[in-house]
Amino acid sequence: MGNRQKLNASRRTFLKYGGLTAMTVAMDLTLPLLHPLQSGLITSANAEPLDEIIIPGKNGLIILNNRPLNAETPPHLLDEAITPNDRHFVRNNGLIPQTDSTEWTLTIDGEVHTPLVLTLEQLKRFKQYTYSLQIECGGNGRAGYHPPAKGNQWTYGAIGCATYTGVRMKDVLRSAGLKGSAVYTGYYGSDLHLSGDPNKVPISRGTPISKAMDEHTLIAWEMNGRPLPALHGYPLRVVTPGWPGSTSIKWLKRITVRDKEHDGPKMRGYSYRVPRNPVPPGAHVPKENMKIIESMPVKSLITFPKSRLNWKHKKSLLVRGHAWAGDRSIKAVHVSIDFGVNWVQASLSPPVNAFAWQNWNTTIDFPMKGYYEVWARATDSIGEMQPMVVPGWNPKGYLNNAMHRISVTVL
Ligand SMILES: Nc1nc2c(c(=O)[nH]1)N[C@H]1C(S)=C(S)[C@@H](COP(=O)(O)O)O[C@H]1N2
Ligand SMILES: [Mo]
Repeated sequence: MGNRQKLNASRRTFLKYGGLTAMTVAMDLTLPLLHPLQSGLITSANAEPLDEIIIPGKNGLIILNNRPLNAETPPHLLDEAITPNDRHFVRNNGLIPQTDSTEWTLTIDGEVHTPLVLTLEQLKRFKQYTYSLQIECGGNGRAGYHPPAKGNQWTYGAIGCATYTGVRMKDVLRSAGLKGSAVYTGYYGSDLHLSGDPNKVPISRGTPISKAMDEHTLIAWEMNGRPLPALHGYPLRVVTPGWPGSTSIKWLKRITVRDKEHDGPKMRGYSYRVPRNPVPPGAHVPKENMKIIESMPVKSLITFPKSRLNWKHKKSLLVRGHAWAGDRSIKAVHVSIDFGVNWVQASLSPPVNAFAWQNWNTTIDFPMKGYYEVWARATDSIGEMQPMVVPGWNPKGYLNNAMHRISVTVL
């Protein structure tokens, strides 16, 4: 190791997957990992500040937690129309597993006439589809709530829209033959519980059958034309676009069709649930008053320019970003540079397919020198808009779709 590398190594901590060094993994994140019990992302020094940790295969993400690994993308790094693999946020509830695609099977059981155990090769014989699909963590924006909610303090970047290739969940469920009693799915991945106990499941969520049967709900093995990266579920994941990211189970091993609402870990209590009726900030909400989050609400980001821009007076500024609305589409995006007094309508592209985010842009001419905030506000297909302030407080801090804003100083 040269002197320079030594210096870098002492300043930065490379995350290790199992026993592999980060350098090896960085070359190909789809490499099979080592023993599952070691497969947490182990840093050589756990006390290392999170901002000095490097995630192999990621570029510029902000680490919120290292065990389990959770990292979000700063808005300006989400500028591309389709989110590249190295910019997609990462959300884990447990430890990233060792996965071996050659031995991989997917089991479909429960309320089906013919339970199936499919190899990857058999799965790939179903008709294949490629869609660009947005996945947003239900807790994106949690950092905005007061009193604060426990959990990863996501700000804006627990959202991505990548292109996935896979088969339709509905085709696979149909081939197993859904019984009349089928009402909900339960998805199981192969990640390990944080405790290391192999009998514990970190997360197992699902959706009503109707969402599973949507044409855009996929069982995917490719992300942006590459095998799914290890961090994103290699070799197989569910993509349930528009719903909380937690319903897009990674490292998918088993689909259990249920005759009632699924009751796997993180389905009950306060997980991915919000109060049925609005509550004041900080309220205690009895569990029975909580309901499962389904479609995510309308939201947008300003991805260019980066906030805190210094700009020259009399020069037009192009501003752009994305907007999305769970199961719905976006009807309009408006921009204000005077704290919401006046709004101009941005130009907006249609989605490349349903459940893809939509790109918008507009040109701003600042009337005079000074400090500005650029606010963006999306309106969805039924007319619902993003709120300016943080919306309804809830115990776990989900569904904050307040407008994004950036600052520009015109000199
Ligand atoms: N097996 C498994 N699947 C999982 C999770 C997990 O911890 N384990 N986290 C979920 C959550 S909460 C989110 S928001 C998405 C994030 O997907 P990403 O890491 O590919 O961005 O994965 C979901 N799928
Ligand atoms: Mo999530």
